[in-house]
Amino acid sequence: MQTTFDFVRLAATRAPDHCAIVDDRIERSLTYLQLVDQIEAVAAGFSSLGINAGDIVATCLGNSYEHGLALLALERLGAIPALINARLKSDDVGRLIEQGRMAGAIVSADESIVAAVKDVLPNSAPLMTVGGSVPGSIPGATEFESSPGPAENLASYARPDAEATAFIFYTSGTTGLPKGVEIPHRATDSRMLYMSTQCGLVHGTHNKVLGLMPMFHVVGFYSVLMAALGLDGTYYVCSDFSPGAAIETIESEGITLLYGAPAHFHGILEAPNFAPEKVASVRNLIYAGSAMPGPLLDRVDAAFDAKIVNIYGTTEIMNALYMADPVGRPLTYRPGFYSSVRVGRLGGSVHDEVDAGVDGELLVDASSDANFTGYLHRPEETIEKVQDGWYRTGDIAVKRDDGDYDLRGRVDDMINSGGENIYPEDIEAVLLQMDNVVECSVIGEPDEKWGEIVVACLVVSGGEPDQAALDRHLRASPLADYKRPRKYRFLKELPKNAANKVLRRLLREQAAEMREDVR
Ligand code: 01A
Ligand code: MG
Repeated sequence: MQTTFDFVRLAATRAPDHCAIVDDRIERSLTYLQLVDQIEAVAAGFSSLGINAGDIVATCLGNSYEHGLALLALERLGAIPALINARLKSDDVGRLIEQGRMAGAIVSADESIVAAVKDVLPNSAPLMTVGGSVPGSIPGATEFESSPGPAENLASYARPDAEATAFIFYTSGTTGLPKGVEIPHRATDSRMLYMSTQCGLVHGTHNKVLGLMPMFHVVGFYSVLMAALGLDGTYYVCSDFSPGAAIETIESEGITLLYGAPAHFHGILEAPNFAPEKVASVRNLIYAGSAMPGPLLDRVDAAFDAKIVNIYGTTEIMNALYMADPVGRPLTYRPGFYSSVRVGRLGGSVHDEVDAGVDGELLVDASSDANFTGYLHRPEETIEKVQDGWYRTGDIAVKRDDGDYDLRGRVDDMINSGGENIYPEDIEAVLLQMDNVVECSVIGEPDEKWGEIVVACLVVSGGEPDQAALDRHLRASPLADYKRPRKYRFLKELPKNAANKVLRRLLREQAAEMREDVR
């Protein structure tokens, strides 16, 4: 077993003077030796602020040089980073920190976030900001920039217990707050390994990786940041994804590996400055978070001269299936290097396997090293998702005669927009707060850029409301902006079953028919 700190420490023995990380906000970079020193200095500073081994410390940050350093320094110290999605609003961030009983936080210098976090942290718990101090300065918050301390004071590195929680990542649940996914130290190697076994990443200083994926999700952390640093490569921070700027970096730095969600590649291809010559250095192109719509994949294939791989996985189990050379193929996947999967009868037990050719739920053997250990303080939900050693993905799969698997959609009504999972219930609750919304149901509809977009189907009183007013209501609500409906449909009634439950499946079918009519 190697920890994330081990990976960096060992890379520093092989490639001490090679560039490990390059910032994109200000001109600075660190060699591997400098990175190890910096991690130790920041860890020493954290320690003097009172952060101890075993403490859960929240980060709520977009991609940044500081975010990478903070995560590695926390791990060096034996503390447990809990990486909160930086797109969440302050209410949710505060509640996650409170429910996770966290001992400190490192957040962006945003007044409402800092205030919400201050409110729930224990008195005198360290609270640090990245990107400046907070306007109106909240007492007790310090700037992350000032955290490095004398590394001599740092206790020597103690290798953690393999089963102890190393990181907490979040995944949305059907309703309410996202669930904290506890990932142990023993999972780190496996979570990076598929980058070599399935995605073609080979060890060496030639690797130049652009950090498109957010570090607060497992792909951006393990498969992009850590795979770059563990294999002696260079990680280029991408702090605010702008397709035009990404293209310039790819060209000027000679980026060799791009790992993104389909929406990243859509953005890059649509950018006015895009030209295939500018991205000719890219050898490995990987996408995950969702499948890529066929027309977009064809455009990516035509524009890039790279090996293309699609990775299917979840926060809990990491990579389960993959598809090499996805171009022109149906959604046909093969189990990954360390994955064992089966298809279980829908609604049945995990041991009730269905025959090849029959739709069922994709189940993944939860005994792989890559797997999570449970949801933070939510044991009932762990029991619901992991039964007799099998993890229920909630995705519908069919085993083919050749042993591969086709993916066919979801067991539930989850929407996947731009690689983020969104459940309808939370959005419906916010829409129902509006006086003139009588009934509503939220569904996903296919979209060229996002994979799916959120669509609200509403029954309203007193004439069709102004859509801008609906959008303002949602923006002002605690719901994260990316979950807002991108389209509204106004209906006379919603389709329901005998028990008066809205049938989202019928709404999706109606919406599909309406799109056909328009064509
Ligand atoms: O109207 P406005 O101003 O609010 O619109 C804003 C944002 O709200 C909106 N936006 C979105 C999304 C989204 N996902 N869906 C719908 N709307 N993201 C942002 O776009 C407007 C511009 O805002 P921005 O902050 O400038 O947006 P971008 O930076 O361009 O963000 C788009 C991205 C595609 C970059 C972003 O959504 C992203 O980073 N997506 C990737 C998420 C990801 O990492 N997914 C993987 C999760 S781990 C689970 C998993 O799938 C997996 C897979 C394999 C696990 C393990 C394995 Cl092995
Ligand atoms: Mg942006």
